[in-house]
Amino acid sequence: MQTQVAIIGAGPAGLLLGALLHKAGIDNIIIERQTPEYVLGRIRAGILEQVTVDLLRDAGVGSGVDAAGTPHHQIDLVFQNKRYPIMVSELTQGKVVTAYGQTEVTHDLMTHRANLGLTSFYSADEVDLHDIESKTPRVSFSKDGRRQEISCSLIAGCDGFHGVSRKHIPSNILKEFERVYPFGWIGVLADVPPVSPHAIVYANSDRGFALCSMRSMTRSRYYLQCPLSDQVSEWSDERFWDELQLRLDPELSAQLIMGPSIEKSIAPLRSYVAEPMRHGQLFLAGDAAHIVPPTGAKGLNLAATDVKYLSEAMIEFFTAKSSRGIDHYSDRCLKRVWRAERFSWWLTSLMHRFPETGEFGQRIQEAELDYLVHSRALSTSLAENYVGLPLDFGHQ
Ligand code: FAS
Ligand code: PHB
Repeated sequence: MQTQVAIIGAGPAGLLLGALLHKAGIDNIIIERQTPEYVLGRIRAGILEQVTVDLLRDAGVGSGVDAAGTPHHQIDLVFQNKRYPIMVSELTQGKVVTAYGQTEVTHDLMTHRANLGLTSFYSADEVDLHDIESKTPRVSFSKDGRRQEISCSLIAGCDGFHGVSRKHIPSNILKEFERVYPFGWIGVLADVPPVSPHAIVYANSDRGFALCSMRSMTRSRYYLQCPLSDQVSEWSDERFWDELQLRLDPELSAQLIMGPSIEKSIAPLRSYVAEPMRHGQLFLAGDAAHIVPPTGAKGLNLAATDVKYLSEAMIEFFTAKSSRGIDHYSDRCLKRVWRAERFSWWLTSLMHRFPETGEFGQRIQEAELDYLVHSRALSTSLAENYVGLPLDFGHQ
């Protein structure tokens, strides 16, 4: 088989890249390890920056988010049992974030690709990359017990943190930066009305962090900080709802509508960056290159901006016969990646209980939150990072 771009991974990064390349007339094949059902079964992100919504529209996949996405103009911060609004859109000259689940984004992209009849191999085993430093790299994989091979010009490694692509960057070239946090998040999805339909709520309590989000006006998404050693089986629905109420302010706690969980999972939190994001004809995008703690709602959005830069660079490579874009891809992405890493680390450090810093650490967090909610300058800093810094930030 022959194609222009082989894309490893059919998560949001791989599917969005495939859609943008196809729109520009660039042939691409996606190779995915799991089944479509498995990919759709992973409940993850829920907040889209405007640049991500615009990219979905640009790729011809905007109708879902336009019809069912919920714009958010505000986030609320809870600490010392009180809730404070951060008027995000006022502080950023009208910018908003949109609540629309990654599951729905992935489903929209999958449906779009299938309707176009583009080639995707799901349930692909033993995926491997070859000759990535040559002008004719290849991807091999097994499908239904038969070994197959794709010759291409460029390879996009969109295969997430545990994928195969990053491992093909030589260890003497790859630099990795990592911080693993001493706790995880237990997340619950439930078909109940969101407790706060007009604001995402972030709570710092001495019992730990809590987050109130949504997928629609009838489906809610909640998270609690929990010990890394916890198992989902230790968290009954009743225990989860009781603990969430203890971490919110009294008014919101009283408003909480509870119900049976339809999904419940625990995720570890880490900050991670791999540099460079390109080696030879291999280009990493999304979680294959970087991970952020979900506190800042940046993971999916960073993947989207990587794909924006990568699709532009690949289109320039094939249509203008210029390698300028692909040569600058890694540096261009990493500047934005590190800004999002910093913000996600900062908000995680501010909102979570760190046992090792004790009561003093809790008081310092509360003092910083007290300063933040009364300082237009620091509230604006939070708001402009939360909606996503402008793509040309720092070049003005
Ligand atoms: P993905 O991991 O989504 O997709 C990679 C794809 O590659 C997968 O389908 C995988 O099966 C496939 N793959 C892996 N190895 C392969 C191989 N060898 N061959 C072929 N295919 C292979 N972000 C937020 O903004 N908010 C959140 O609340 C949030 N929660 C998260 C919870 C969890 C448990 C995780 C893991 C991540 C969470 N994220 C969150 C981040 C998440 O949304 C990612 O940023 C997003 O999935 C990135 O998309 P991709 O880069 O496409 O990677
Ligand atoms: C979500 O809705 O899943 C979500 C919202 C905000 C975050 C993280 C996750 O910071």
